[in-house]
Amino acid sequence: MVNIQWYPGHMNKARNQLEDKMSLIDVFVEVLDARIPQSSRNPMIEKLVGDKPHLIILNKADLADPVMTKRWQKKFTTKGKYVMALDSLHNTNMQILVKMIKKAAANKINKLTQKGAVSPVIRVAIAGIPNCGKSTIINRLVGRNVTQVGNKPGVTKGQNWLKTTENIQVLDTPGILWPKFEDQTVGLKLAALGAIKDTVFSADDVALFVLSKLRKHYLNDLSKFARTPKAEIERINDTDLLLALTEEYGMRDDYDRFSMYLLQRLRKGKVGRITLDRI
Ligand SMILES: Nc1nc2c(ncn2[C@@H]2O[C@H](COP(=O)(O)OP(=O)(O)OP(=O)(O)O)[C@@H](O)[C@H]2O)c(=O)[nH]1
Ligand SMILES: [Mg+2]
Repeated sequence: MVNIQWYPGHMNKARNQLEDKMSLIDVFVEVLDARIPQSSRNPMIEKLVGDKPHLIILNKADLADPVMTKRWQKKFTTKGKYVMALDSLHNTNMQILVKMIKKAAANKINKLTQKGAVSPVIRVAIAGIPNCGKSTIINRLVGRNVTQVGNKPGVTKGQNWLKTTENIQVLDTPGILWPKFEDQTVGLKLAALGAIKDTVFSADDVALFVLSKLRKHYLNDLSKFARTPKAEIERINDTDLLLALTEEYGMRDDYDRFSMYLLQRLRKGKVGRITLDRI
């Protein structure tokens, strides 16, 4: 299996900057990609959060398999953790999230109120892997576009404090990965869903992995996308399927181009509501 890694210097810097800010943070919001709730969990974050209130958002829930999202939500809801699924692209009303943040910060708010604060301000860090929707969530919380978003990893370059109308200050942070993926499929899943820069891997390696996953768990969606009956797909191997699809989509033998096209369709949800981390 191919080995994909992406941990450039700026990510290490971003991680260190986040660590330096932790003493200021009241609630830590970890944004996951709902299609890979396990593989998008940065193992460095748990240590960073320590015993601070920890809110986990399964974002891009509109693109994920709803049955799987429910299961992951249940799994992550443990003592001291708040969990919610979110579609921050189409959902402009963030009242549920605001409520959740205030619930997680209840102790802090009480303390500040007892000290005489009339409208206590709480500080929230929003962190997660590249391209999972951190800045989109912040723009929704603030109510207008105060931070840049983009359909590629590495859009946010530095940390940024932003004010919302709800007495919540949010820290936007650059996407952070970690130095070594524990298992190679993690790198493939992150690459498939756009958390890793496209120039770091070969699209066909990732496309072959995606086809194997679709075949196993989403054969109906794959059959529709391939415009090919299920039985026929089941008869051929992944490499032959990739070549057949390249031709079917009019790209002759340019399977690299088709591989990238497949990934783009997958990321946009055009293949179906696909969750790659199974539970
Ligand atoms: N379908 C869907 N798309 C989303 C959602 N949230 C964000 N996006 C899209 O995902 C892409 C990345 O969003 P950003 O907010 O820039 O992501 P980020 O986590 O800040 O990314 P970096 O700053 O690069 O780490 C954009 O194209 C958004 O429109 C969501 O809930 N559903
Ligand atoms: Mg961003």
